[in-house]
Amino acid sequence: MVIVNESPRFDIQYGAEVAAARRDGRPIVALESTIVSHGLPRPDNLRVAREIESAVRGAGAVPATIGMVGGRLVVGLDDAQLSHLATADGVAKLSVRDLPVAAALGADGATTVAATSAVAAAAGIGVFATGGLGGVHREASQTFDESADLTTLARTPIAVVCAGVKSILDVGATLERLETLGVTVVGYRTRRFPGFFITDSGFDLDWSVESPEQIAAALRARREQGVQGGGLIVANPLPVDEQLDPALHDRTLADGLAMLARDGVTGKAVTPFLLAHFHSATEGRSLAVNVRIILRNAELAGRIAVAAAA
Ligand code: PSU
Ligand code: MN
Repeated sequence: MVIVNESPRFDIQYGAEVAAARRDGRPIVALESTIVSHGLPRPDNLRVAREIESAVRGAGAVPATIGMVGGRLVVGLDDAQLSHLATADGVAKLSVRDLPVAAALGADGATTVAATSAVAAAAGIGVFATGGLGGVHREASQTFDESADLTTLARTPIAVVCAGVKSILDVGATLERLETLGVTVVGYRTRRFPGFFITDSGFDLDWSVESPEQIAAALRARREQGVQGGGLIVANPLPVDEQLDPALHDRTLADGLAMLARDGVTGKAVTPFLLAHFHSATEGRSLAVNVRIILRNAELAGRIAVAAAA
């Protein structure tokens, strides 16, 4: 699927497989690297990063994991680059605003949903799989902490498959902001917004789509309608029998939020801090759930990319 996108323009190095797929018009799925470098604990992160790519391949598409190596944006990190970003110390967490400085300084960095979306769209990639989106943090009315994922999706033509946002965020406020920003949100076979570790966040959605083909049709309609910008969020919930035990979830969240306040953690450190807390406090159970979420999203994104390329 070719997306006409005049700006932004990035200086991109393509991995060999992605370069070939672009030439041949084969379906490609973008993948982010922040979940690998900052969202998942070592040493599982590298293994999971490879499994995510395999899940995309299994669906018939080519994975393009995006990150920055030595100041150069790479779309389709090779195995050595992926392993470097998964294991090296000092890998920056890069949102869109960080990209120019990181490029100028020759940094190594992992791209968030925001940065990955922007770079993928510039590369003509129309489908992106991740675990969960960033959003509006609790107490954002005092801290103003709202992820740039939201504002970037407002101006970036890409479909993002995710399991909603984590309950570490203010889910209702996040959905309201997505509405204001004009970001399309559909449930995949559900009218309830998923809560990442848990199947149902408790919030309703206006739209449910039943198949990758329907999502591809919505992407085509969006292009034909010609509305500028326009991210499309595909919210793909875990089946109920695979979710984190809701009682364990609520306890862990309450403790994590208290630790956040106690340790004075703020800004871009908040999301990685809470994720690490979940993974240690649940003795790996949240990690297993997190991995299932990402693999399922990668598979669905692959099927959407295949349908969109047909
Ligand atoms: N949600 C997750 N796991 C993650 C992230 C979000 O379940 O690893 C990452 C994504 O890369 C997302 C970023 O773009 O955190 C949001 O960070 P912030 O809240 O600082 O914008
Ligand atoms: Mn933030």
